[in-house]
Amino acid sequence: MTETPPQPWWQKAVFYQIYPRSFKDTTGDGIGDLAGIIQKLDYLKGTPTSLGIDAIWLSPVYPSPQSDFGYDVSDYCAIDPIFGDLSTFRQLLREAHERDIKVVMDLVVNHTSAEHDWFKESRTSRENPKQDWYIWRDGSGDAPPNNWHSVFGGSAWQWDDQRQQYYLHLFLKDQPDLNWRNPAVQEAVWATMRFWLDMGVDGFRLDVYNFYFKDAELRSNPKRRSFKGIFYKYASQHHHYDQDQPELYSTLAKMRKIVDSYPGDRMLVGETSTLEDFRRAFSYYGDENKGLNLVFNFEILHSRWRARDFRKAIQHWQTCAPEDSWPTWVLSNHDVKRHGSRYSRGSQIDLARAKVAATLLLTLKGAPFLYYGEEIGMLELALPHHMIQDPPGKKFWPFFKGRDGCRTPMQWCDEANAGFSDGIPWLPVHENFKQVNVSIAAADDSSLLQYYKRLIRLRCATPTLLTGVMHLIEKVPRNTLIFTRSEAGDELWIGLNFSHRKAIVQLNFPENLEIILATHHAEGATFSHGVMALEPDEAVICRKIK
Ligand code: TEU
Repeated sequence: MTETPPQPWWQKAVFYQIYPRSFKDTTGDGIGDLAGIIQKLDYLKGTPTSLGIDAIWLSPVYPSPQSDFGYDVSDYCAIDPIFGDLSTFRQLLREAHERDIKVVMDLVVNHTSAEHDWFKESRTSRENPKQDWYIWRDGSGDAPPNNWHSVFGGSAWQWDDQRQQYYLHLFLKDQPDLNWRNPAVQEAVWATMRFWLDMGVDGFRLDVYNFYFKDAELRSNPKRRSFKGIFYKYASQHHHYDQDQPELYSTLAKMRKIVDSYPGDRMLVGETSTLEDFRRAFSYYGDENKGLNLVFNFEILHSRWRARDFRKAIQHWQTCAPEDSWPTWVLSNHDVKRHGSRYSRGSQIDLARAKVAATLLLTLKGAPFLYYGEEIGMLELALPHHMIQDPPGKKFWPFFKGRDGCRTPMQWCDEANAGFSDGIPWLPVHENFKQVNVSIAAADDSSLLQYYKRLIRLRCATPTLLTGVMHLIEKVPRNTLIFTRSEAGDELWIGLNFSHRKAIVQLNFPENLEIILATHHAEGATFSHGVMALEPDEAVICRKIK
């Protein structure tokens, strides 16, 4: 009988996104740094009271003018001094690996910073060796080459006086798009990947990978008939020609080949940015799953707090993603309002809902991605206009108030600046930090943090939750999500009540269900007589007793 290959680490791992700028500052400049992450590794894994995650994804720490807070890279093979240096990064890698924590870097190669030497050379003339590393075009008369918009507003084309041409930027004008149709650009990206893989990095999160290739003729996008928004012109088009081009598939396969050539199951997780059908992302697993190892599909992240929306998103994965592809599940990141705030009313977190959300993330089949602070119930900070630093927030205020609110400093304790920094934090700490912080949560057995820890330990110790087949149960009360995970005769039932009312789930079997973890019922209690009775906003994980 052929041995089934061991599960690669990224299929078992709980991922944890760190926004380095906001995690822990050790220099007193008010900006988080690599030494701060090292200081907090034990919080993440390595002690009996650690959170217990398995991998960290670092938002960019490369040299950058910080126009888009690091997503505008000016040197791919170094560390920005505000975060530290390569020697500190190597120490972080070493200490993370000593704790069996994998390290995933953010690879931002759809565009560079306009301060990158590549762009500085490219703009000098139409003949220099890098003249074709970016997307330069003459306009048509005074008009730009086509009708494309930037994600961050305005035209996607910037006139450059030095070169007397337009260049393309699908984000800020300080973020010129690389020309992925140029083999030299691809080779430069491969060299960047190898630089970090040689150092021991365990994988990459590919920033807006589905933007790499644009239509070869740069055709204008068709208008979106149903467009209603007034301020956000980017949404007024179908993005047929500025993303998701066919050449991407073979290129992702090349990137996969590079990571696969290293030992230790190095991996690629792709961030799919799209206003089109979320399901487009699934195709990037590639033929025989030899494209990306994981893709972010943000459908649940954009779902309202309704069981049927989450069910639909899960069904999309089950029906549309390639056979044996591995899903990802994420509810928060550095680009969207924190889900603790999205799913709560008023200024307090709805703790019960937060625990239901955590149970969902950590029991669905696939790779869960946690965002720093969600485990203690950090909320979105509403900042006044004059404190907004995020460029799209400044541009679209008050329609879109920016992403600063989900990027506030980690709340470690109730001391000054929540223990994040001895200096003035680059963004204000949320005003609730005296009540919402790691220290308080760690001392309270009913806290969200302690619940995340129990969930993560249960998941790690339960093969059925790591690899078991998932099956959605159909005929269930309106605002509940019920699914099973089964493996080698072990059958777990997960019951999530999205409503503030009790829910009675009729089971179609006589066996009892023993509760192994629940937010309301006692562990060890049983559901019997074919009924799972969920309390309002309750999450339960049960085992069917044979
Ligand atoms: O985000 C891509 C993207 O589409 C998001 O910018 C999203 O549309 C936007 O944040 C509005 O919510 C990636 C990074 O995650 C983001 O931080 C960068 O700003 C962007 O790419 C450019 O690199």
